[in-house]
Amino acid sequence: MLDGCTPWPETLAARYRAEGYWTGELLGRRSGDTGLAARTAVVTPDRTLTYGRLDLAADRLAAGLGALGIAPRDRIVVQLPNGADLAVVCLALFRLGALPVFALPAHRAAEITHLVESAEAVAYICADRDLDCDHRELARQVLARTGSLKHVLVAGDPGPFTALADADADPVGLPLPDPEDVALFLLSGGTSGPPKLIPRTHADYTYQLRASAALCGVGPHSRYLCALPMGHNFALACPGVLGTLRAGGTAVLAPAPTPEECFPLIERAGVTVTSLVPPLVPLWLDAAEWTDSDLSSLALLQVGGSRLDPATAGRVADGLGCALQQVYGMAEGLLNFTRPGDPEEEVLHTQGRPLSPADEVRVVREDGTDAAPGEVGELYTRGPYTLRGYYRADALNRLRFTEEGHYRSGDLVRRTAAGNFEVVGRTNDVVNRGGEKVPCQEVEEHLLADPRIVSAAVLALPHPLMGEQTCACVVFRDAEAELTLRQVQAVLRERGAAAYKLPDRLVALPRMPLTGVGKIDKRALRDGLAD
Ligand code: OOB
Repeated sequence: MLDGCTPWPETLAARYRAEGYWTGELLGRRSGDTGLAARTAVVTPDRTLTYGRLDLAADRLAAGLGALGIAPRDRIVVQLPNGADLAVVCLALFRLGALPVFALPAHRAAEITHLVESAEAVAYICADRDLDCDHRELARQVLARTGSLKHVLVAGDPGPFTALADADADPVGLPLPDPEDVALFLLSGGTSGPPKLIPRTHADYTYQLRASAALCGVGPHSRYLCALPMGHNFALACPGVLGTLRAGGTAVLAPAPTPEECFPLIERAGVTVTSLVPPLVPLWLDAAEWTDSDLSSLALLQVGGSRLDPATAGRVADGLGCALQQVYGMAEGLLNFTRPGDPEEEVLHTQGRPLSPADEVRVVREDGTDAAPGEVGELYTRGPYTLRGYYRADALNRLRFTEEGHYRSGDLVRRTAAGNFEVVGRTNDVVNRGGEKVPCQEVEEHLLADPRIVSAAVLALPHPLMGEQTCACVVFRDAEAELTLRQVQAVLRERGAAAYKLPDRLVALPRMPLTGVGKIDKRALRDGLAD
């Protein structure tokens, strides 16, 4: 395995091979199905690519990048908006054996510098401009601060750099990567601290694709809408774009997750399945009441990334005319899904159960012993697609992994009688109010139960006497719905919350700051409040 990565112990690796979890399959390979070439692989608002065209474009780019000197195992930071270029780059890097590090479109110079440094990346592949950002200017700043970059490849107008379109050469035979070696790097999703690099191998990731496509019924006739950033594990591989392409289906790539962009694409491409983070679901539900677009092809909506409130979950079936699936996953590996056919109660209230029979999940008390059924504890996990260590992070790895190789997720969960997990919070997402622990998520759930509140985030503010105070940041439905701190406290009191859980401070916001993938960004909120 690539230096700086932690391999699975041979006994487990042998078991994963013997039991068929790990095969020799490589990411980004052609299926060998000759009928596939004429079928539609990728749809974007302005382009359609058949499998034949996608394949050829990926082979030509792989050869072009190789001719530039990019070699197997080189790390390449990739930051492109959802679109055909990103799909082609992804397959080309897999075929070349170069290792994409998937940045999010929202990342800026600080994050890209951090990624280039921690990966010692030799190339940065970006758009000319995207959202409010000129990436050529961003690349200039990153080049000035880092030492490893040899190439900046720009989709569109390259400015002083190389055009991605010029990395083009006649396809050449390329050596095959080792299936048990790293194929790509994902970023850890925690909203505190800079992201860590997560190595994922061909064997572990192809297993994840196969198993999640099977669980979700994704096959040749599926059309998956990628609304979230494609470089995020959820949209990439649960089963996402890669799982859909592997199954011979069509990946429909939306430039933004808004109903305005996505609804017309759903109608035009006959989208059958998509995935969203919870803050987008009410937006989609409201827009669906008025839309002219025909959404009737949509059969499954996956929701994950943060906690979905049960009231919103309950609106999905009627509001969008499709089934809901909750997905509780992590870039580090473990995926949990509610299953088609699960009782409604479990689908609305739980975040599902592990994808694989080989996932070894423990729910652990603070003293390290196993929690009883129904008791809250921290989720630990190991298995055939869960990392054994972050890239080049020995000190952190000693904290985040047990001696037996379980990843300590930091998530507080409870297992229901049916075997599904409910995510109830984070081990560190607690306000310590003079010794009284206020679980942020619990207070958020109380707030969200009030129809006047559309979004809520609870966090700790420093306080001279108490150590910490509870601050509720709230987006009200409209000006008429605005409440005072006293009224908000009354809402919690009426719901039977303990007095110490009532917020001490209230901040009304026009909208929530969101992370690159659309989760509430508590760090940005905290920084904003500190100012
Ligand atoms: C997904 O991955 P990441 O790596 O961005 O974030 C992982 C963390 C989890 O440890 C958990 O704290 C939280 O996000 N999370 C959820 C959740 N899904 C993820 N918390 C509550 N309910 C859920 N359904 O976010 C991710 C990766 C693959 C599929 C889906 C989500």
